[in-house]
Amino acid sequence: MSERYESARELYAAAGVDTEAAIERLKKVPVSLHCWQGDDVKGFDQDGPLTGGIQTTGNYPGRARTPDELFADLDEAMKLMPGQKKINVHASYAIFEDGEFADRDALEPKHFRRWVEFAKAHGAGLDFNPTFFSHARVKDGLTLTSPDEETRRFWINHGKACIRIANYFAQETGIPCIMNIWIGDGFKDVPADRMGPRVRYKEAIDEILSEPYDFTMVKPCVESKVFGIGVEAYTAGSAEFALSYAAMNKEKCIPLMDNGHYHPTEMVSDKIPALLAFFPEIALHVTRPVRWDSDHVVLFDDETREIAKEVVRCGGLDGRVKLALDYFDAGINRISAWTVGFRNFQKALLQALLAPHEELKALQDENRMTELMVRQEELKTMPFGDVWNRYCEVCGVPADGAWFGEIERYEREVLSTRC
Ligand code: RNT
Ligand code: ZN
Repeated sequence: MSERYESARELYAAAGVDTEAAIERLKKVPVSLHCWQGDDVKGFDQDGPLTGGIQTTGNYPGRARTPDELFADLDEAMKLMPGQKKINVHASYAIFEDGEFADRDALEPKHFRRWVEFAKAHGAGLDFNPTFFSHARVKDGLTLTSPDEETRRFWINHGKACIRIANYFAQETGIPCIMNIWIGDGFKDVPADRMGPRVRYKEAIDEILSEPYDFTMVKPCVESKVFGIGVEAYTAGSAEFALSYAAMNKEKCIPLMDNGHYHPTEMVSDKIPALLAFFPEIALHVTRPVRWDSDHVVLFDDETREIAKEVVRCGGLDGRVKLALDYFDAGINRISAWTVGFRNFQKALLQALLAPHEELKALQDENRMTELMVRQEELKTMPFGDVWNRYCEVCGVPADGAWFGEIERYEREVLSTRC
């Protein structure tokens, strides 16, 4: 234990905060690491462009091109991240062996066997996502909302196949699997029918969720969105749609908020307690929108910290809030992107745990708002970095300032050979 940590611990104790308890608490909180930062959301089951209104920008060398490369890169990044992980897998990351292939509507658990092995080797749970984009069967930009019965049927069958795979993940790992439904369906320009696609979407989710699963182990979510690239005028799965669906189907699914999916002055941090007043469980995609849903690497910035604070003080760490990251930057070293974003969210959670929340709430309830402002502001300059470095030490990962050399070595020895 360093002298600096000893001193920080005393200072926090004087402010009513137990740093040891915070460290022990955070170690056990699972955060889901998205596999798709490693290869620019390409996946292994198709070779076309990224569609669905999302975009990766940049062409930094070294993208993972095969399952082996992606697993090696994930391994490398995970060595540098403190805390409990889950691995978040998209259906497009199915791994076909011995020349076999299955289309999205026919995916089976066996196509994800290696993901289960990887997760088990890391003592991690698995989350899952049907992939309703980057595929020839997306018709006119539509999947579950398509007016074409056959197209809709294909994607409903994909969703059902994904429930079976989520079941398999939960059974194999013994850890609940979050299965997130997100579609990019929408229109570039003013539609004539805004309700038809939404009714079809609703009925399609109903059908997908008619596939049997144990809701304590498989947690389907519906993720909303405000707009996508090329789909600026109308998105079927809007905020009101997704929230209403989840509210009306509480016994079988939960809402998911991605903080890139709202108007720029709307804050997901403020929405967390609003939803938790009604939903036993909610899910988050933590990202960084820069002027649009750009999915930049998560920073240790104000809104990330505010999100973490709400999760902590609303009791979200006890399983009520399912935490996942969702960003993809192709313009910088991807292993570093994974690592920085994951570490930053861990930092935000740790800092949120290092506050005397009960005392601060009491100040609010007693209307001592002047004092509350002073206390909250002074917390910001507490010696947080020393507690963070201690947390890294306890988790057996490098402290700040001690891991970038490893990224450079891996880039030199591994990534640079991929051209
Ligand atoms: C898209 C959604 C969605 C995707 C991933 C790849 O805007 O945020 O969650 O980013 O499924
Ligand atoms: Zn998302």
